[in-house]
Amino acid sequence: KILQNTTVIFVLGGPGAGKGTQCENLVRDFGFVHLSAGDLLRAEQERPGSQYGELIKSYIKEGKIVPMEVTIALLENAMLASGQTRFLIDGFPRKMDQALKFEEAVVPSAFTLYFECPEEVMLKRLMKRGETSGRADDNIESIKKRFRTFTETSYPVIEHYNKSGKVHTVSCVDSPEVVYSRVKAIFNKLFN
Ligand code: UP5
Ligand code: MG
Repeated sequence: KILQNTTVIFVLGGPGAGKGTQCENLVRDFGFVHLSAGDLLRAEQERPGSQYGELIKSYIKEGKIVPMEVTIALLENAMLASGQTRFLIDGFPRKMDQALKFEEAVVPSAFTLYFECPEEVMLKRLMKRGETSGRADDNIESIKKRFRTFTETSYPVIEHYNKSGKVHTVSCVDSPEVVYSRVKAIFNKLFN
């Protein structure tokens, strides 16, 4: 059940790099649908009657990657339900087998937008956000685990696409506005 005439851009980067923040800008200016895999998992965790609630909760707290069957089903359902054709898939795929499975079963990605950010910058952002976010993984223990999972398991996905020249890398150290000016330059070229 491959989706026809669909553009998918993977938006990847470490925890707290600014994926969600920049996706909102792209939705406003380029009319993409933004699907954060993490947001979809958190919503599923809260959904009464979900058989995955406890599993998702424990995986997120431990910074581990939820089995891809769950995440791909949530993404696919959200894509279909939107009735739209242009998607920013934020925070997915986080593991090589997820990338291959999604591209085979749903739709191949057009390219990957990679937000590059040093850990100390991401740490500062996440600790700050943790003061108010209520996210179960915005604490130092979980953040360290998330960093480790990103480096060991998720970064190889970016390297994989980089080998075939399918990655646009954007540095994320500056203000959200400056980062977005870089992102916008890329999208202006590709989407008029
Ligand atoms: N901020 C943003 N940009 C800034 C800037 N340029 N300057 C200063 N501050 C900036 O930003 C993070 C914070 O920094 C915010 O307070 C923001 O205002 C500020 P945000 O845009 O939220 O960054 P983002 O990269 O989206 O960070 P997020 O925490 O969402 O990234 P994660 O990848 O860690 O979280 P996600 O929700 O994607 O996943 C959470 C967990 O879900 C995973 O650890 C995993 O357990 C599970 N998961 C899966 O198992 N499978 C999946 O496919 C996806 C998730
Ligand atoms: Mg996010």
